[in-house]
Amino acid sequence: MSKTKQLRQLINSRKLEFIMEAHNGLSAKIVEEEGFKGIWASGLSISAALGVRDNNEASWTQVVDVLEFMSDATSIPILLDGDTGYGNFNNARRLVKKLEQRGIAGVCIEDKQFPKMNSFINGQFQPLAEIEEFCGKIKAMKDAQTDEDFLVVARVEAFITGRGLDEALRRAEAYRKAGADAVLIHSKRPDITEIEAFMKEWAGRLPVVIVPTKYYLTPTDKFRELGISLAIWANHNLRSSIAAMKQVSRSIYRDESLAQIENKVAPLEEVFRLQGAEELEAAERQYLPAP
Ligand code: SPV
Ligand code: MG
Repeated sequence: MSKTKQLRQLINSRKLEFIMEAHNGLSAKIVEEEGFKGIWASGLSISAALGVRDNNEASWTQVVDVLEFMSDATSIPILLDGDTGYGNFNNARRLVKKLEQRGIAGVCIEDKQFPKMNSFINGQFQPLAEIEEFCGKIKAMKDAQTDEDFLVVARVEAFITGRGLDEALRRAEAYRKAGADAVLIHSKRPDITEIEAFMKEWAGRLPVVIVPTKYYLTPTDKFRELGISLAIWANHNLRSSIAAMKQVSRSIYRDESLAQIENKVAPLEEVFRLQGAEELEAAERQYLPAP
């Protein structure tokens, strides 16, 4: 089944599904091997892994280049965190074309302004996009896709910027009418109250996606109870790698030796396996002249 069809099935399935963050080919492969059915190509994580801020400092073509490695390394669908679409409707529709060419199954765009800023940094001061302008962007993206299953998710930042339920609902409904396939409702509260209020009024008009980074103590069954379609574990491979790399670098620097860490890191054989070294050996036997 095509990756776009897989992602569409995930979002339309009647049960709660999960996708996991990855930020390069290696982490994408690990997400697939551990059992996830889809990948969140996080803007925060990709930019952090590149050593820059989550403020569109990496150009969109640099992001697309990372995505190509992620897509090549995996057979499950990737949903790109496409920020604001990297410009106006025209930039966003060109993005859709390029994503389709690289085998990306869908993109999520948020109703803020370019250059965006991460929602968890002074979210209340971030300017939102005009509703009409954002709807035009959604329409242009839907018109640009050539694969009917390619997914456009509209992310509502009303709660992040301190606006209330009415504004969140007004925006989500406008984005639905503009042709979005799903809405992502974001919240930075440590509890699920905003999401719960939204879900009750929204009443299943379109599938709903959430990012429970800040309300991580909410039991997952609560998401099911509210009828949420897709939960994104948005940055935990990046954060776990930061913790692991700091620990190992610190230890090696301090000890001037590898003796203490050899058993704490992945064996080299595991690196080769993840890279698919065996396949190359078999191909060499097939295609190179016998020694
Ligand atoms: C990301 O992963 O980059 C996201 C989710 O956009 S959040 O960081 O929660 O805004
Ligand atoms: Mg992001």
